[in-house]
Amino acid sequence: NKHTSAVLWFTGLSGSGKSTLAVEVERELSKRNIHTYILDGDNIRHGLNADLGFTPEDRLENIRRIGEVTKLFVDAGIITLAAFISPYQKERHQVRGLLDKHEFIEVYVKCSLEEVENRDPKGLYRMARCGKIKNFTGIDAPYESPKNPELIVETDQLSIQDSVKQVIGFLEQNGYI
Ligand code: GGZ
Repeated sequence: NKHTSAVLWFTGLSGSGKSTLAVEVERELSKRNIHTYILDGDNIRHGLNADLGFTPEDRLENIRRIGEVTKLFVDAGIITLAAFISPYQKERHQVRGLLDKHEFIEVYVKCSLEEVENRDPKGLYRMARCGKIKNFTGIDAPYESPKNPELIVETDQLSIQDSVKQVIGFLEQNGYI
């Protein structure tokens, strides 16, 4: 189907719902015969970036490489869904700079720390709180909220279905799909 390629760049805390939202948006786009690709920790941190951890330097390098991969996918005409914490303004700005103006759609997946700590599906926040994991985003590593994202999805206020509708609505209203 006809569409304009771009990346939906989902940024937010661990457990905020970035991957869930990416998967559900992908499902909705596929119903419309729009081909997408999801980049997330599962297919990037285990392979291409298996040499990187969670120090500030490693996170910057993680996102730098992902930015370059994203550019390739967008150049190939694919609507790309990238789901990474990407905690630094600077790195998100860098990725934006690799792409044309309309190709980078920053989606702030906003969820309070209180709520992600309550969810804590993998027990990571609990481990971070007792010092078993160091440099954990939101606990002892920073998360710099986007200043001017194209979209803010408040996953602690909305159902998943409504969050998906918000993203799809944005793509429709701005002529991507
Ligand atoms: C944050 C960590 C950490 C630390 C492991 N800090 O909820 P998850 O488990 O599945 O997603 C998190 C993922 C974050 O990787 P990203 O590539 O998105 O991070 S970044 O953009 O900052 O480079 C979490 C897990 O890895 N994880 N240790 N210390 N998240």
